Amino acid sequence: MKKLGTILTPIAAGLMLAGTASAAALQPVPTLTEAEMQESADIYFDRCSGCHGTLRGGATGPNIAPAKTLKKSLAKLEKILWEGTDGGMPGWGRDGKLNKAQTKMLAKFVQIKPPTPPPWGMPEMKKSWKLHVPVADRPTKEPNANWRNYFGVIQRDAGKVSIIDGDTKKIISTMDSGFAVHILRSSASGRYMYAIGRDGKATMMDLWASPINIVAEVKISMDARSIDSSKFKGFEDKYVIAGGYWPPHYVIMKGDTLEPIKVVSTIGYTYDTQVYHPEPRVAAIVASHTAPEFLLNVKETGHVLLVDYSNLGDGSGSITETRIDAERFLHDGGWDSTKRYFLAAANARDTISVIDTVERKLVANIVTGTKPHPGRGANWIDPEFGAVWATVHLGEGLVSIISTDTSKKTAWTVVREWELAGNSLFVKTHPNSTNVWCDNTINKTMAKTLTVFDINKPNAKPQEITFDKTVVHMEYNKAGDEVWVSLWDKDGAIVVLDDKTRKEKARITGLVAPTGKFNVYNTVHDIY
Ligand code: DHE
Repeated sequence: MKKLGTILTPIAAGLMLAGTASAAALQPVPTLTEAEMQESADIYFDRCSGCHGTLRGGATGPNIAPAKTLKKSLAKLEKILWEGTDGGMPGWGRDGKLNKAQTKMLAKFVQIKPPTPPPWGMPEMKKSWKLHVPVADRPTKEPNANWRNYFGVIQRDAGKVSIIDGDTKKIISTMDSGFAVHILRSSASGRYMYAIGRDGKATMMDLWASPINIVAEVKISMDARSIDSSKFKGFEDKYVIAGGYWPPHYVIMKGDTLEPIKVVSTIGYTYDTQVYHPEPRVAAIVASHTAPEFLLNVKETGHVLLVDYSNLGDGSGSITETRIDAERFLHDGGWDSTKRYFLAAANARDTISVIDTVERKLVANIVTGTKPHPGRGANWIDPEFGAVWATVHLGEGLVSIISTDTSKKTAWTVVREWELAGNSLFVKTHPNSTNVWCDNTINKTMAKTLTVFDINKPNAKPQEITFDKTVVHMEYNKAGDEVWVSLWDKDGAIVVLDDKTRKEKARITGLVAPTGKFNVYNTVHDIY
């Protein structure tokens, strides 16, 4: 695995060691040996860049460029790195992820000018592209099993993805997918499952193959979090898109081979202050069911891009981009139940931005709570307000419920708020369920507890279910009568809960740090 930190140019490394002249008036710029710089850059990439940015301009986490960090003593920075903050930063030392020496080194590193990694363009991507199984050599018949109820499960720290049969609960295949896979998405037919890793590697799994295997892979960037596949009629399984954190760009690939055919930069200006930003990262991507386009959250500039692929052809055609001013810093998001409206979290402004894909405009910016983080959110019918969508928050224990029923005056306002035990990452329900499940993963004391609300008793006290390990991310089976949750630990497991009784009905063990899991049918149809 080649990490971001290992590809520093000599010029960048020289700059890093020298520090910055403008910072000299603050704390003195510390020094690190070349080996320490390399190790620090690797740790920074693994632990910090996702929230603070490669160039440290801030997004989910604050700006930690030298102009800011040199105002703090090394002792203060070490304390933050060791203990974390109430704002949601993990205590890397306290949690056993960094030792004392690494903490000291990293405190110095963040006071030194950040390295600028080199670009990663089409020639590099093409070179990294591997077609393991050509289309002609793949099965032409679907398997007998109920493969639409398969789950893709990420084993993050093992660099693996497992496919688990949702009916039998048996692990049917485990594949090496690369460093810290972040999410999985399904092709429109459901046959292919795509993974994207923090190292920018996209992989493609064929669920019809026996054994299920990786049929293609390509490194689209050095650092990435999002991937999706074209879903509009006539374009099913035709294109895959992945978004880069570094370089800040998106890449469109052929859906059956992952051959990269188009790369487009997102570098530009913030939507409001119109200030140049060198690192506008691509966060969530969703595929429209009603138009030939992808929707992309461009985090730092606050734009939602509607990327129309209908004239792209084999890559020799072009894409058309509609750029909608939304809010900053855009992170995750999902569809409302009609799949006309895209709701995106702008976590620096405590806002959910709503994009209308028919009128192609921003409909509302709704202030919810501290750092909304919906995952893709959850849709249900509230007994009083009709169709609603909900988000949880990184910065406080709060579920904000937004009306999506455009026939009502309350549309695009927060119609209910539920108090949660802790800061949360994900919320989930299913059209066949009357439960809404929330984790409390990033709360220091409640991380092992799930909170379950009853849709039909919205004012009733929720049930709390506590496990023996940190619990993260929920996903329903195809029928909507089971909820799968991850016990996020080196010796981790998937716990399958009966949605009606809320009791454990199966446990799939032997999984290393399972995080996200994605049911084929629900992912194809964006059911959440
Ligand atoms: Fe995620 C979704 C980015 C930390 C597990 N995460 C997303 C998405 C983005 C993102 C942009 C939306 C993708 C989409 O829908 O197209 N996540 C980031 C980060 O930048 C951040 C804050 C820090 C980092 O360095 O990665 C981060 N995420 C985490 C975690 O610590 C989690 C819990 C475990 C992990 O993998 O490191 C985690 N993120 C997930 C999961 C989803 C996700 C499981 C998909 C949720 C879904 O149901 O769609």
